[in-house]
Amino acid sequence: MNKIYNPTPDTWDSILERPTKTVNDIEQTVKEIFAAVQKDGDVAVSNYTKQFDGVSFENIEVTAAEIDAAVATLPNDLKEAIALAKANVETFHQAQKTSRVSVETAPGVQCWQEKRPIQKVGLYIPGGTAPLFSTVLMLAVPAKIAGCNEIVLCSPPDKNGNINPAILYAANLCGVTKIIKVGGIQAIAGMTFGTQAIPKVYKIFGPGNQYVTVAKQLATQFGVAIDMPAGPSELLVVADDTAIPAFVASDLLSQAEHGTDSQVILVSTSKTMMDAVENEIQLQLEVLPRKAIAEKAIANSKLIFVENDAVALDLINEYGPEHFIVCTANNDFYVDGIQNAGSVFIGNYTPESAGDYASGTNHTLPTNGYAKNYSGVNLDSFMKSMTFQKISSEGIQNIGKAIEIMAEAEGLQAHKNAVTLRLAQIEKDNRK
Ligand code: HSO
Ligand code: ZN
Repeated sequence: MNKIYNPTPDTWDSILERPTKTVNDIEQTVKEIFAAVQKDGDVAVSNYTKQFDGVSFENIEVTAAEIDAAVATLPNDLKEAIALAKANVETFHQAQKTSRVSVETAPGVQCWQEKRPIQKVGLYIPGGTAPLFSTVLMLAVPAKIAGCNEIVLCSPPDKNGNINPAILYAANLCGVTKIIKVGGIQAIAGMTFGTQAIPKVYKIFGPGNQYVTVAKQLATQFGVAIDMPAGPSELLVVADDTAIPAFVASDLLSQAEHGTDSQVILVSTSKTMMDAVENEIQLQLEVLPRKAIAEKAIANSKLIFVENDAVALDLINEYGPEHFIVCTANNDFYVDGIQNAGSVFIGNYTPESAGDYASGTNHTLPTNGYAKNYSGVNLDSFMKSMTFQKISSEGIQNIGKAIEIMAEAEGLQAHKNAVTLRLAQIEKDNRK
């Protein structure tokens, strides 16, 4: 762990630097796979599944029988836990519904804004060492509430050609309309172009490794939207003497165990707290099953001592953490002043795990400093706003002159005519 004392603001950038990744070599592979899937559809998808996942099978769509089998293997307490988490995620995202905004901007000129669901969405759920079925809830629940009518989920098959049963269970429970056993670049390409088995979607959501991240970026060049640019998961905790070192350490480690590239930072106005957290981390790390992973992330972690809360807040806003835990005597100061963070966790009894699983907030959040300009996934991520207007003859008389003058000034005669003709008609009707 790197301990840093009172860094001057000119050094913050380098201290808070995220690991940069070179994507050039990946990009070529991604482009090739996209081209092959666009040209050969399912045949190409199957070839890549064989090559990368080491498995081949006829039907890549998960059947009802497979879902039933998965449901049967899950212990009841897990099903109950998922039900509780799902209910809270539903409650929080349901509450994000907004009603239409309607205003008469001038007499006879009615303008309104309404949201409509994105009709076809694709959810990517990675496989790997820790298959995160909780992410299924975070994506499928708001998609369903938004009213998306096609919700496609792609996840890589294991060596036996199966998707993790908890992923299948959650997907089925949340109303995913199609589950496809395809992972990696070929899954993103499949949802971008559509194949016989994989529906084409309008927006792709979900985490993934570097390949998936680059693939999602490439998908945008083919008119598909994505949730946000992805990067390794991050947590920044600000803690003073009112925090409990064991709790802080457990939070830092929960983020560290995600991956060796996870970013974990403690900012503190107390040197005693910093030392106590450091000790606790070592103790707790010893017995973690994912010690090897967490250890690497912790080795790159930073413990930063700063003079006071004001400096701490400036530094945190500069970093823009994905997750931000506040455990200080001045929590309100941080909560009011935080400008850049994906999700904020307040007080000793609010672990990041709560938001990862079950409190109701979404855990798909901006990393890599994107908290400065992106929101985490929320109900609006699955919708778009549309505007409507209805103008009466009175209305066009009220704003017509302004339109004519502006159109004339822009040199757009047809625009002007569209108003002039109508105003003339109204005048004619009035004379009758
Ligand atoms: N902390 C992760 C989400 C997650 N944690 C899923 C456990 N399961 C990224 O926000
Ligand atoms: Zn997590």
